[in-house]
Amino acid sequence: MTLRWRTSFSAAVALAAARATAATLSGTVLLTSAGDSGGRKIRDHSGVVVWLEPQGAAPMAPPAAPRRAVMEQRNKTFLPHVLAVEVGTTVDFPNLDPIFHNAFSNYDGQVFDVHLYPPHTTRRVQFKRPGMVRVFCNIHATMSAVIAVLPTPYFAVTGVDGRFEIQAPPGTYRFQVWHERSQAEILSKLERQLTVPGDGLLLGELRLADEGFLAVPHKNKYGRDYPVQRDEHVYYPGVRR
Ligand SMILES: [Cu+2]
Repeated sequence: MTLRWRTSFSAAVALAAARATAATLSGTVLLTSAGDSGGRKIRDHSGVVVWLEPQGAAPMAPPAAPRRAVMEQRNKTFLPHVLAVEVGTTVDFPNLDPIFHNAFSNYDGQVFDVHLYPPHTTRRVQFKRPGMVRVFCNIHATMSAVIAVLPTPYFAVTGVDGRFEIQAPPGTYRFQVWHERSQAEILSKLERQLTVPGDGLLLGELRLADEGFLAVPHKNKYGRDYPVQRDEHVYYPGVRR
């Protein structure tokens, strides 16, 4: 048996074992705001990223094949608004609108710029290091999204009801939480070490306040304010259809 064959055989066995023994960590994150610590006034609790980083001897899945994910641009909106991926994932940015878009990020995470591109075409970007990548469009100031690039394959994003489920092999992990409107000190209070047993773990309800959050207008990719919105169908200089 060659070393290479033996390595891939062991990886396949480990992957099969990990799949066979995957357990579920489930819970709910309720977003709260000032005067609503119970989280009952907010209807949409989606977009909270939760993930597990293996600790100590926790089983780690063997390297998976390169992963792919999609963030659409539709009706001048990035969909999904929050996308979680493992480091190394390539994200496609299909433009499904009848107008041009220009997805980019210039701070907080991996810098990228797919440049101006026409309707019904796509661009792709590989995310090579962990971080929270804030995504904007250089044409439309109202478009924003987040790509959470995580150093683990064990993650989830909450739904509208705040619920999440993470599949992971039984073991000990660092549980972490992130939301675009929450400050680091608040997020760190929800961080904890936990052990996922073979029959799974129910975390119950966590509350996450957006205390101190201020919505500030962001700049375009040149670091300037966005111009007053023009007719969407105008010709963008320097680009051939
Ligand atoms: Cu756009």
